[in-house]
Amino acid sequence: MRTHYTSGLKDLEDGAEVTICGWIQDIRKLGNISFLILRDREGIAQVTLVKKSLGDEAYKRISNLNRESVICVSGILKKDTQSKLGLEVIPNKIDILNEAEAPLPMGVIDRVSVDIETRLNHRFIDLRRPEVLSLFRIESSLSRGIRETLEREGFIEIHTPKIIATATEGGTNLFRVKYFENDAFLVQSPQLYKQIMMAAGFDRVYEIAPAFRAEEHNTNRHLNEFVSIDIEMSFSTDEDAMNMLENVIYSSIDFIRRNNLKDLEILNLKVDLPERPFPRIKYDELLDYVNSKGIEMRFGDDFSSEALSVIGEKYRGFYFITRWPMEARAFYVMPFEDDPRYGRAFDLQFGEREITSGAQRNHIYSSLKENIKRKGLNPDDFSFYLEAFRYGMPPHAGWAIGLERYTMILTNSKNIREVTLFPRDRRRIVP
Ligand code: AMO
Repeated sequence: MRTHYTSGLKDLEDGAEVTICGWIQDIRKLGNISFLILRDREGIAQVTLVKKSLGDEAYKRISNLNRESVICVSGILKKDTQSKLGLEVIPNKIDILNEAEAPLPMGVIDRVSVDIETRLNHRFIDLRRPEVLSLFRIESSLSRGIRETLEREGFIEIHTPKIIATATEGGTNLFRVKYFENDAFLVQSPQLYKQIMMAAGFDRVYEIAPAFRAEEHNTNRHLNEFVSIDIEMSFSTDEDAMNMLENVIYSSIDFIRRNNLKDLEILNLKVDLPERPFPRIKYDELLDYVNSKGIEMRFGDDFSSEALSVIGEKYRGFYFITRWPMEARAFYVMPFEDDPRYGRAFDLQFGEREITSGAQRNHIYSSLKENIKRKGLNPDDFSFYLEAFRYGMPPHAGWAIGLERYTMILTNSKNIREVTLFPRDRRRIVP
């Protein structure tokens, strides 16, 4: 239907014939002439309606259309104009494709601030706002940058089941679903399956897919459905996995710096390339630091949000927390040989925020099984997983990035819902 996006008009010659399509953002009527602002995904353009040339009937009909109605405008581009935008389209034909009702549930460009609940209730309108679209363009580029890096590094994309019979990371936070006569669960992570793929000899795999967690509390950084970017790599240690993560983070930031200039400008963001290697800080060191700041925390505890905010004041950029106590991590973590109280697990942080967890995995059947028991779980429930460790399992490591968390930190968003199209939280499953 269209010949150009509005953003493409500036590259054309004066007098070019064009057809642009989009939403009526605004109409300013001045008697026999009206200025219509048409918005499409790429920007806005002025369409100048002249009563004399359109005819009374058409002029009246078009200049009285409700805001956000959808039209296509065919006409002549004029570049030498007094229009603020530096160009205008003089129409000779306007197709009204869809009339919007009035009043709108919320405004698109109005300066009045709308609360997040209203925005999410009418998300499709909220998403028409350029600065909201820019967040999702950045999110799209981040996953593309990550995907391209992983492809370059020889990873094979896989798709593992999202309906499962056993809990992945222990019993909590599970969504139960009816599966014919039986109960099943939604996956919290592709963890067990991506590890099985190492026994399958795929060597390096990745998956970008939803993960489901029944988080009890509504917070600014938890969703009940999020996009998990998972990798698993064979013949690799925790150190190899951290290096790969650094590489992926660096190149995905480089990717948005090259491909999202306009979005960064719309959002008024400056995103710097991080320095590599990222600092690696041991759990014990941070435990001491947190205690020295008067926050009570014992060996084996996870860092509370209070503890992380104190740590985040000291370490503002990317850094790893390494050498975790085994009791703080899942059963599949490989313990250190020199001191098995600690495991080869890591988190990648950005200031106070966690964006990735990972580890070298325990690939030794007997000790893995012991660890499952030590966590109070029943190895029989994991027999499909454990079997993969009995007939030739290479050492392996991997991690998972939360896509929304990652987008959130790079775009400086205060609420994870900002970077989630249709968030699922404790209170919301619609729209
Ligand atoms: P973890 O449970 O830390 O690790 O999850 C990995 C990353 O996923 C993101 N994330 C979330 N994002 C939004 N809402 C949530 N409720 C939520 N929960 C987690 C975070 C987190 O860092 N199997 C391991 C990964 C591995 O070892 O490979 C795992 O799932 O960014």
